[in-house]
Amino acid sequence: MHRNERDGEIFGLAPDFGIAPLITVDAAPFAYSFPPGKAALVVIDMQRDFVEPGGFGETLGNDVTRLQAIIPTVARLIGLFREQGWPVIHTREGHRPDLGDCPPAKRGRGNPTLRIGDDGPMGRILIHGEPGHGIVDALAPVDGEIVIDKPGKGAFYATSLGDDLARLGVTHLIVAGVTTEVCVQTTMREANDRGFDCLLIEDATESYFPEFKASALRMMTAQGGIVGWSAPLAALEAAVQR
Ligand code: C5J
Repeated sequence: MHRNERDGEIFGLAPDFGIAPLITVDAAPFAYSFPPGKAALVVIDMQRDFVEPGGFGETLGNDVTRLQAIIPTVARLIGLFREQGWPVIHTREGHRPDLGDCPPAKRGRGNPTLRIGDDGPMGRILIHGEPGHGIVDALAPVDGEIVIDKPGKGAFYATSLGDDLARLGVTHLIVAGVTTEVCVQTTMREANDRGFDCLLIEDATESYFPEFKASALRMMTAQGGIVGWSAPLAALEAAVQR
């Protein structure tokens, strides 16, 4: 970082955009700053299988309507990144049709009405290319956006995400999606261990269990942001507009 001699503002190095002023968001547990040329949005698993009736989430016994409620906020967040020309990355949890990348322990877990790979109302549950595996229409990726297919809960495990972020020169991740305490938290912990500073957008993430969302947010931001930061979308929008 460099201190601007003229007005004392802190500047971050952003190779793609020259030297850009840091953007500082009012966040928990304290202000989150990022160099705009080095931040990417990661939208976790906004797929029909988690968000719509008849998919993986519902077959596990969950009420999916809670997750549907965040779609407009996630759309606004994606819109903000697109307007700014900053990278948007989408993830999808799923498996190959032969289930070769699905550990038997994952398929056998619990007592769902349909297991991964079974035929459901939106095609085979959590299988690449099936209607249920797709991202909901309102949040569909556009040309040029990276889509990461992940077999696990974390977006770094067995994917190209780390290499993609290194190629883009990204150091800061803004995170959204579902579910807060499973794939979102796992991805943020993986990112944290890899040296990324992560900001979770509180109203652009959701859980089937409100108490788990609240706990996950507290866990991640406790101890001085042991995993990362959190803030509402309005705080990010205000910071970008300043
Ligand atoms: C789950 C996810 N809940 N995307 N996946 O199994 O959080």
